Amino acid sequence: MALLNIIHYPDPRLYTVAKPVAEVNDNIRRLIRDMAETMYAAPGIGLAATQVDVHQQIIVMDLSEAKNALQVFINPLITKAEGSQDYEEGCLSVPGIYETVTRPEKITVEALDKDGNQFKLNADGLLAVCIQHEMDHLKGKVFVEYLSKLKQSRIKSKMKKRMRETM
Ligand code: QAP
Ligand code: CO
Repeated sequence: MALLNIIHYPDPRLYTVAKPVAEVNDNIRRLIRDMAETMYAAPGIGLAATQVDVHQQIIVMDLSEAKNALQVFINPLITKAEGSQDYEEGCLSVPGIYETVTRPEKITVEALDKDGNQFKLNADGLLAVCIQHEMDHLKGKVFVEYLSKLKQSRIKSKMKKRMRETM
């Protein structure tokens, strides 16, 4: 097992669009284990491969209190979305920043699990928010891009300043 390096906004590598996984093999499963370990260590509730500079469509997530319910989404696709909800989001790539984002409230997602089997899931609430947030990463999008240009530039400055101070 290994901890992976999480890249921080506004690193341009976060804008890379991930490619579908062609085959769910042992290399992919090793990456999933490392991503999960990295997410739990952070600690976080969701991590997309993009955030560890791997540009393949893989997401890990665990919304459980006990941190024993890992969910894996490979090549996820939203096939249905309805309603609208506001949620205060954070991101391991934008530490210390929490902002409200409006997204569809209920979604249906189809994906492959860690064994390469296809599944379909209806999600709402935090689960729906988290899936959409992580799927945005795979498309090269960070949640701060939903905010005003003014807020985005303030967050960028804050992150760059912090980067200078911790070097
Ligand atoms: C995405 O985010 C998410 O700022 C997952 O200092 C978050 O795991 C989706 C974290 C909220 C929906 C709602 C953030 C850890 C973790 C920080 C995370 C921080 C330390 C964020
Ligand atoms: Co994120």
